[in-house]
Amino acid sequence: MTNANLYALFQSRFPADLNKIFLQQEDGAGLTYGEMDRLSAELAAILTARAVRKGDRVLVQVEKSMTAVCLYLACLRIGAVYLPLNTAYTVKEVAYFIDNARPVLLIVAPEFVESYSVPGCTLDELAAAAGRCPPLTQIAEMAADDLAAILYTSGTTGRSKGAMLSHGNLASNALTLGKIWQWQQDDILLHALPIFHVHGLFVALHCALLGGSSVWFLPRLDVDALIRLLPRSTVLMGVPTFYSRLLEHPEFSGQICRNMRLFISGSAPLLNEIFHQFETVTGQCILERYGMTEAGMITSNPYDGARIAGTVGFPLPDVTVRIADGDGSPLPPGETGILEYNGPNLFQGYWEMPEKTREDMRADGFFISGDMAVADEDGRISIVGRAKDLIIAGGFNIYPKEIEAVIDQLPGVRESAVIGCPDPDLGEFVVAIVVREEDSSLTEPDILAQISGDLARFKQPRRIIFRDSLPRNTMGKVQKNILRNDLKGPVIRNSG
Ligand code: MLC
Ligand code: AMP
Repeated sequence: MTNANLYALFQSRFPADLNKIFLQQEDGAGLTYGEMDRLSAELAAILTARAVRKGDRVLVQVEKSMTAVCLYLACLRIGAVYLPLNTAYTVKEVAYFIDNARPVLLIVAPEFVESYSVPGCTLDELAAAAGRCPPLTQIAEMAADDLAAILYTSGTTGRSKGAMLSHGNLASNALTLGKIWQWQQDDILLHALPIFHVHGLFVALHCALLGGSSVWFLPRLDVDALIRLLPRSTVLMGVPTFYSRLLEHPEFSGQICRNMRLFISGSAPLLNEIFHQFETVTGQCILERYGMTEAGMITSNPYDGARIAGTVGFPLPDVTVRIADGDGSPLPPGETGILEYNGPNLFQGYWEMPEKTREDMRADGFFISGDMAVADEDGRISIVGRAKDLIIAGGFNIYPKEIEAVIDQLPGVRESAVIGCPDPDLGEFVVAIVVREEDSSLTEPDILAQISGDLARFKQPRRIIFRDSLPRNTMGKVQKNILRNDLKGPVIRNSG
C-alpha cells in the first residue's frame, strides 16, 4: 500500500533543485524547498518529543509566518491533526474549540499561553527548540481517510462544528486544481491570504507545493505590497475585496500585471462590476471559483475558455454537482435550487457530531451546501443566494445565530436579529436589530462593550438598530428579508 500522507505527495513533487525558493518575503527572508523540508522535519521531531502522536489534535492560533507553514507541514509529517484558528478569536471562543476538539498541544501567542487548561507554548519556543533537535525525516504512514486537519465552521445553529479533512481529501483537491489551473514550476504565487482557512492554507499553498513553485509570502493584505510584487508574480488568489482594493489603487494598471497569467477569486461572490472593471484595466478575466470548508474547491470557471462574470463555472472533473429541490431531487437547467455535491474532496464529517453530519448529507452521499444555485444548459453554475442564514464579510463567514445568542443573553434585551447589509469593501457588514425590554435604556455602545469579549472583532455588529418588535411570519419566524429591505439605504456602517 502506498503512503497516502499528503506530505509524501508534496515531497514527490519537490523541484529537482532543493535550493529553489519556496517562500520569500519582501525583506529578503525566505525558505528554500530544502530548508522547508528540514525545518518541518525538525518541528516534527519537537512535536513528537512533546508527546504529539498520530491522530492527536494540535491547536494553532498564531500570526502568519513561514515557520507557521512549516508547523502545518510538520503535523502532516507525523500524522497529527492540524487545527488552525483565526487569530481574531477571543479567549472565550478558543476555549470552546479546546473543549470540543481536546487538542494535546496548543500553539498560541505568548499572552495566551497560560489562558487555557491544556498545555500551551509559542511558535517561537518551538522554532528555537527545533534548531537543537535532529530532524525526524520519517513520514508517518497514513491511509487516505486518516485525518489531516480539522477546520471549524460555524453552523446555522450557532455552534461551531469541526470539519474533518483527510489526507486523501486534501490531496485529491490539490491534484485537481493543479491540473485545471495549469500550475507550473516557474509560477510565482502572490500570497496575502490568512493561513487559517481553506483558501490561503490549502488551495493556495497546496497548488504551489505540488507545482514546485515559489511564493511571495505576505503577512496580510497590503495593497501597496501587491502593487510592488505583481510585476514579479504570475498568480494571485484572493477574496473579492483584494480585487476591489486593487482597482481603487492609483498605481494599479495592466502594465504591472504583465507577467501575471492567472487571477483567482473566491470565498464570496465577485461583483460583475469588479470583474468587468478588472478586465478593462488589465485585459485579463478574473477566474472565479466556488468552494467551502467541507470540501475545498467544488466548481471553477475554465482556465481555457470563457470566464463569465457572476458564474462560478463548472464542477471540478472529479466532483459531481447537482442543483436540487428540498428533497434532493435534481432540477432541470434554469431552475434555482440548493447546490449539492459529492467527490473525493468531500470531508469525513463533523468532529464528534454525527447527527450534524447526517443533517447535511443525503442518503446517497451528497452534501447539502446550503447555497442556492442555478445551472444553464451547458452545466455552467451561478450561485444566486444562500438558503443558510450566513453573512460573508471580506471572505470571513459570520453566522447571525451566534451573534444573536450573545446579544439575547444581555440584561435588558428581549430579542435580536442579525443581518448582513451591502458593503462596497467587504461585501457585507453586520447589523443587529435589537428589541429592548420596556424598562431598558441600553444603548449601542453599551451592547458593543458588553459583547466585545465574547465575539471576535470581525463578527461584532458595525451598527445596532433598536426596534419595538421584529417582523415575524405566521410560523413565528423572524422575517429577515423584511428587515434587509427596510434597512436598505438608511444604514450607515460605523467606521470604527
Ligand atoms: C478585518 N476586519 C473585518 C474583516 N477583516 N471585519 C469584517 N470582516 C472581515 N473579513 C475588521 C477588523 O476587525 C478591524 O476592525 C478592521 O476591519 C481592520 O482590520 P484589518 O485586519 O486591518 O483589515 P484588513 O487587513 O483590511 O482585512 C480585510 C481582508 C481580510 C478582507 C483583507 O479580512 C482577509 O484577508 N480576508 C480573507 C478571508 C479568507 O481568507 N477567507 C477564506 C475563507 S475559506 P476594527 O474596527 O477593530 O478596526 C472559504 C472557502 C472558499 O470561504 O471558497 O475559499
Ligand atoms: P466557508 O464555510 O468559510 O468555507 O465558506 C463557504 C461559503 O462561501 C460557501 O458555502 C458559499 O456560500 C461562499 N462562497 C465561496 N465561494 C463563493 C463564490 N465564488 N461565490 C459565492 N459564494 C461563495
